[in-house]
Amino acid sequence: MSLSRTLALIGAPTDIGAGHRGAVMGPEALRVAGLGEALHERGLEVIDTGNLAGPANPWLPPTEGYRHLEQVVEWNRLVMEAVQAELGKGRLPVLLGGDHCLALGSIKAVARHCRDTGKKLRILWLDAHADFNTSDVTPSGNVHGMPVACLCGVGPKSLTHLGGDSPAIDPGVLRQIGIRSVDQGEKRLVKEYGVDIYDMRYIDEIGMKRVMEEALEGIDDQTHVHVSFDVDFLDPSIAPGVGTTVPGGPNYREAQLVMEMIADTGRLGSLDIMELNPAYDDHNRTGKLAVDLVESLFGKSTLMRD
Ligand code: 6HN
Ligand code: MN
Ligand code: MN
Ligand code: MN
Repeated sequence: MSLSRTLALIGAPTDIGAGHRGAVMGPEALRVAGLGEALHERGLEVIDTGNLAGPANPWLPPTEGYRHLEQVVEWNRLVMEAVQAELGKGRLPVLLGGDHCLALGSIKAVARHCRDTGKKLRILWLDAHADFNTSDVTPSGNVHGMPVACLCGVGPKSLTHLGGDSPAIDPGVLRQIGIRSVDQGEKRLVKEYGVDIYDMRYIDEIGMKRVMEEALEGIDDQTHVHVSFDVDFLDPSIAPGVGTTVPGGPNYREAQLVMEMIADTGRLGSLDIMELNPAYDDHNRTGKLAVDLVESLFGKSTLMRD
């Protein structure tokens, strides 16, 4: 990545798609942990565009398999427009979540940018969860468990056709890493759609280095890499500040290697940092860890390597 890239931080303070309150505080916790300053120190220009202002969380039970669908759509529209605007200015958008339902709006904008500029899209989805539920199979009705399905065209029209595209992405551009919690009906769906999932068992068996080599295979100078980083990707022993912890995730060194190997491609074009929930954190420890990892994603390494 050329160091002249300008990054645009976009705050999306909401937990509209989540089952626990608190991700609404995520963007501020990332700022307090020094995200902007750390990236600036990497030689990047960083513009903090502030926070998007979407609807409040009414905290209602699900109706017809979705919780807060109307507000989820509105938040995603705001995110999509903001990401689109920053890509149009040649900036690298960094979405500060907020819960993971917002990756839909972010990736809708990125997919359109790739179509318009003739780039190949590769999405690296770092998460404990596959986020491929539908209203029929969801155990919770929480839309943060559904964005990948919606991106692949499975979901309510208000989300699958957000921005007028249907579907936004071919499942073949996805690589999911760190997965260790997939619901019963969701398992069938990810299989049916052929999602490339590097689950924890596979990571245990072949090691993170080889997993990342496989996940990054085929990336060339015409590829736009989008990273959707759900902080619950990380093992809860190092990252307690999320609503939906799942034991048995990548440790600190494995997570660093993931970020470093993505940085080495030089093709990072957009980023979501999602699901940080300060209400569950310990003195912003998870926020600080997220910043540390994102620094590696933007090329920080112990030694000079070229
Ligand atoms: N996330 N699979 C569960 C559900 O309710 O659908 C959990 C989803 C968590 C989503 O962490 O982004
Ligand atoms: Mn997620
Ligand atoms: Mn997750
Ligand atoms: Mn691009």
